[in-house]
Amino acid sequence: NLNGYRNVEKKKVVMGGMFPVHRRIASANTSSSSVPLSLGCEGFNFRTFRWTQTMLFAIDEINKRSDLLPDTDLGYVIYDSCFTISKAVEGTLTYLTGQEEAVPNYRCGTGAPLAALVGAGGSDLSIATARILGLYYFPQVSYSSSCSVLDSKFQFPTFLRTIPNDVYQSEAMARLVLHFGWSWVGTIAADDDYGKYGIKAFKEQVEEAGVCISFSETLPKVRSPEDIQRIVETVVESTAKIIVVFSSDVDLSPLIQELIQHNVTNRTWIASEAWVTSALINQPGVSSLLGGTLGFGLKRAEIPGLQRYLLNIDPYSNPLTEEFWETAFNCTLNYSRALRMAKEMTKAAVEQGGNTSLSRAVRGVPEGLCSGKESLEKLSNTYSDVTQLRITYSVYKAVYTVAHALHNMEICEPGQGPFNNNSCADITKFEPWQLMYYLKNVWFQVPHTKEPLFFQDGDVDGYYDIINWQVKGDGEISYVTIGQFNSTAAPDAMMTINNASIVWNNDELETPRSVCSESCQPGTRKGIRQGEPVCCFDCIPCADGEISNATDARECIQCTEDNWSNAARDTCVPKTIEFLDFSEPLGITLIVISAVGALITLAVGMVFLVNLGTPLVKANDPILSFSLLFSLVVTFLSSIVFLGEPQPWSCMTSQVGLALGFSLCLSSIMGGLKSLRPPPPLTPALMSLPPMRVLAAILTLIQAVACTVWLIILPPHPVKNTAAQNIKIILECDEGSVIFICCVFGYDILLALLAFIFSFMARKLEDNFRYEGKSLTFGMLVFFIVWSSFIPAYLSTRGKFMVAVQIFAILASSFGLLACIFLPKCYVLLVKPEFNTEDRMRPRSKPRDG
Ligand code: TCR
Repeated sequence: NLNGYRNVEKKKVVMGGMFPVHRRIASANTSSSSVPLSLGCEGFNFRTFRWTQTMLFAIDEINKRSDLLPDTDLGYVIYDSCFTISKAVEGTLTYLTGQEEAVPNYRCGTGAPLAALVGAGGSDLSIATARILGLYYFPQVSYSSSCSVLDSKFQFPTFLRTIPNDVYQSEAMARLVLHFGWSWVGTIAADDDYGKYGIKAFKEQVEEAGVCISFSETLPKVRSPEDIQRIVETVVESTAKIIVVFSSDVDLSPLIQELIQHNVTNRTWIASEAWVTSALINQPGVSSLLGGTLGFGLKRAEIPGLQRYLLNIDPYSNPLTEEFWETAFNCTLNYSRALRMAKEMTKAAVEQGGNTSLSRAVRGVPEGLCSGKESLEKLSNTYSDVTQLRITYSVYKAVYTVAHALHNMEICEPGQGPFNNNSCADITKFEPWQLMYYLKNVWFQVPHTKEPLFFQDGDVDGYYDIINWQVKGDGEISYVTIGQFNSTAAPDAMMTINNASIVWNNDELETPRSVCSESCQPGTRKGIRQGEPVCCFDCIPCADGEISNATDARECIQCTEDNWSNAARDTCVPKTIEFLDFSEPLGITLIVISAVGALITLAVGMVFLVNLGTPLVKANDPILSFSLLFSLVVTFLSSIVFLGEPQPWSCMTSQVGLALGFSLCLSSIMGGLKSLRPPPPLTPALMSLPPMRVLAAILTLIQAVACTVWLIILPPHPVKNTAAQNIKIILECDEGSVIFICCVFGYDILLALLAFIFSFMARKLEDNFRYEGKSLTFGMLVFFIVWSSFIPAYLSTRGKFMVAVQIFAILASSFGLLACIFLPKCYVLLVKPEFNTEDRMRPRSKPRDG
């Protein structure tokens, strides 16, 4: 009944439009005993109604223009898809068959050919409608169906859109997450194609770059408080501070309401295009939850005249405008309906026993009746808010696209057309595929913005504004564009972000961090946690001798043999080289002691030399005494060779010198024992040995031969010992052959044992000088005590102190022998020379009687 044409003589074409003006269909009547009716819709959406009106505005603009479609008038037919697939399918079928439309769909201009269908809203709806329209090759131009599956020309041959494909948005989101170095994000997706495919592409891209997904939740399509509750719990419990939401505002808003109830803060939300500027989400009180949100918005435009058109809406023009008016002003336009409502209210009031003040309303103008003259301007409503014309602009472009395609068809010169035999299509009765041809090849500049529009495989270029939700002083949120994403730019120039102008959640200026585990510093390595994503790990310190010098190292590196890890475990440092040096205090002390020992021995030798003719010296074989003294000098001096950095010669001389010194020393003692007078009666074995000098010489010679063989075959040599202590390299002498050293020193021990046994047996004997036997026994005892205590001490020390212990043992045993054997003699020689007479020397048969 509404005339959409200005000039009746003009040709007519009808354009279809489908918008999700309502949010859902009314709950179904489950009884199957009556004829099922097409369900009504509920939840009027002002935003999508603005889109609807924009289509009408654009058609109006085109019809007024003389340069575009000059001879044709556009009519329209609008369907409400109610955000529901079944409604969208119903609308499409009605549109194609031209059957009587169900309220509230309305049509303008019957009988004219149908041009393209603009819309269907969400991707899931468009997928459904595009399948049906595709069957008839009927073109569809969508303004908000961005899902990537719709780019398949095989499945959807006649689908075109003025909104960028979501692959760009997913890529932009992934780049955004990587740009800020977030490696631990949660995702929430709507339970439709838009959410599922969008978040899938996002996840694939970020996971490839090493980002981990903390949680992935799906928003329910139909109201489900339990599901919402579960998602809230996940969000609250997760340590991810970044939450990416791919959903339309309608599906997201219940979750946002619930999160506000739970006082969730300190999260940064990444918004997909469908809710980034939605007034349904951006409601009072969301600032603590959603302040700092980053999101992607379509290209924004100013459309002059649109706001006036929107405000000038005639409430009575069709069922949708009526409902809009009634919802916006919360009143009714219908007199009888208002009357009925007022009556009911009065009745209720009377029943409750109240007074009848309401009954007045029944008599006059019923309360709740709108005049139709209410002021839309005063009502600040999303419907008339033209500050964020993004999808609206997309609708505008879609309408113009169809108009330009029709225009190109209209101006086709007969004989130069694109079809068979260069024919043209007749705009009064064309086939859908003919319009499809013109749509595919359309190229025009969008009015007011001058943006060029053309399709590449039915898609347009990916361009998004990056929008930041900044909380103003009064708690209101403003959308600030802080960057752009442009899919046509070079890969590294696609995204431009002005980091400095971002205000994060809680008015922070610092970029939030979102990692599951902080990265591992040098000196530690990543230790995986069983069953958790790779971004969650423990940092395990490297073991001794191992290092890691990079952050987030997977393995520690073993240092080479000569190196060791430092305390921080981040570099290998050379091991400290250790040996007992001459110059250090301990070394100096040892040198002094052994030098003193050698000097004393020499002094004793001098005393003996001076008193060579005296009975005391003569009592023993003086040669043996001197060889004993010489052997002691040798042992004292060989101890010095143990000091300093081991050299091949020092290793050889120290060991061999010691072994030879001892064997000479012990052989001399053995020889000396033989001179005891009277000879020990119980030792015929001893007496049967060769003369004492010869004996001593033979015993020493055996050792000398053994040592020579040792030196020739497997000589002791210096080695670096890296195994004994981790942080040090110990320079020491290796014996060369264990067997040899055992033999050589075993021989010394054997000599020592024999010397001890014989001296022990002789200790009670009268001798030339009374104490000879006792002092020898005592000297040997000292020798044994020193060397047997040496073994545990030697085994329990490490490094250079082993050498010190060794030297101490040598010095102590030498000093012991020196003191026990020569001190009493020297005492007599120096202090009591009067005792040094032949008389005194004579053995006394019964000492105790004397
Ligand atoms: N594409 C979505 C639906 C959608 C939408 C919106 C819905 C987009 N933008 C804004 C409401 C408001 C983008 C889809 O399903 O493809």
